[in-house]
Amino acid sequence: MSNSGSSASAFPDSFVWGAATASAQIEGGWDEDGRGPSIWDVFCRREGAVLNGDTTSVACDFYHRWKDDIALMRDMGLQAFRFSISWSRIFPDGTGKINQAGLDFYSQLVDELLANGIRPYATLYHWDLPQALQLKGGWLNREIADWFADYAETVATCLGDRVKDWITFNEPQIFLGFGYSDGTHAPGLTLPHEEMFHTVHNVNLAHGRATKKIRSIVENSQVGIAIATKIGIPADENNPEHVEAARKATIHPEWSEDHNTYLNNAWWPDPMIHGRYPKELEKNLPGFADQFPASDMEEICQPLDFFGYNYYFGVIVEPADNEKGWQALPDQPGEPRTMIGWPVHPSGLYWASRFFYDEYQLPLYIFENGLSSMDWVDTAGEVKDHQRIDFLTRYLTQYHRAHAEGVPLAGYFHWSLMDNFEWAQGYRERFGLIHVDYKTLKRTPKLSSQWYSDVISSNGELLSASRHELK
Ligand code: GBH
Repeated sequence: MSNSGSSASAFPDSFVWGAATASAQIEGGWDEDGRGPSIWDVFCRREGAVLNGDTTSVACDFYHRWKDDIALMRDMGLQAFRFSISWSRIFPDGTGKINQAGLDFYSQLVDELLANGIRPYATLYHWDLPQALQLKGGWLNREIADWFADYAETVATCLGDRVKDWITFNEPQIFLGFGYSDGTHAPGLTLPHEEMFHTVHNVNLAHGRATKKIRSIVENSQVGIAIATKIGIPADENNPEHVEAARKATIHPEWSEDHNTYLNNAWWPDPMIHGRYPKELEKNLPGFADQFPASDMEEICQPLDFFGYNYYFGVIVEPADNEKGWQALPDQPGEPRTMIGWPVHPSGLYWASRFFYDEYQLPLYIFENGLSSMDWVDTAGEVKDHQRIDFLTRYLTQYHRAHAEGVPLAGYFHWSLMDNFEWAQGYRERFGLIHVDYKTLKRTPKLSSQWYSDVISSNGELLSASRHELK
């Protein structure tokens, strides 16, 4: 198989194939070598907060097993590894004194990745806020924009000679919507919209200030975000009105009384990229944005190199005669669902790529995509996860469709490299290409990791060899 992008069925030559993880979900070593606690370390000790009372204390023990795990990545032929940095490993108190052992951990990790030919993609914030900062108000406190910028500066200064690809935030929709509004994620707050929009704004400001620092410190940096997504998928894709309804559902904020307000895709990228809040903010909280200095928006809106998004499933929509112009179709009886209960919607990857590129005009990365499936080690000692292979074949085929139509795609990261701590779901869900036995911490690469390795080495051409008509 050739590795050339010139073939119609391959991805672009420069396309990057990787897998993603996050510090709190894999590292463990929660109180080792000077690390301070994060809001998730605290939250998972609260009764009833996390399924089974599972904790972040050991997780996959990546903190000790990273060398062996990098060897598995190399065997899989991974070109890139997306990991996140634990803020409280670097600053146990969130600000002030640096914990050198924390920086050393990530520095060695990066060296080992590069020695194995794997490009590091660093996420600065994947939800594990230092608990010390939560005690000062966390994302409600405007000072957090500076705390975050200082943290970004410290990490970029240490790793920036080797790490070029930076993601400021992973899914503000979720860590604010679920953490500060709905209360099912750490720190478990249920704030009203008037307070919530301070957290929205503070994340945006923190992003802007951190981006400016990274760009000034790291030579040839590539900086962007990874947003969560609520994607509208046209019920009838041959009908242009359905397509426009789906576009509206994807791009325009919907206002509701609860945390669903924060699932919208626009609250963060609109200010970051367009330099303005969606008009729904003024409509629903009149005068809210006027309380901030006008210079905030200039700080928030920094040049970005890519638009990254995570996609698992979407909402099937059709046009409707209501204010927003669309409505969601009800679930279909017996439709395919993954272990966590999410439906299977491959074409959302195509539509999301088109809608986001039309709107933001930046090269796209999928920073997360995958499924939790019913995986266990069988009597032969193998994990035969055929459903993961089928799921990914369908999703990647739709992603390729966007490339074939000229949408610039920069890369794809599978969620996740290995089974890990699935937040409030504890260890029940298995999203990995590699199986983890949490008793022994033994790793078993699943069948899908061999398959993914072939996808990577053929730059995606393997996908078109599938015998089924995929939709
Ligand atoms: C991600 O969250 C996290 O970044 C990651 O840490 C986590 O382990 C992984 O996914 C798996 O859960 O179409 O309106 O119904 C994903 C959270 C789930 C948010 C799907 C958006 C669909 C919204 N996302 N959800 S909607």
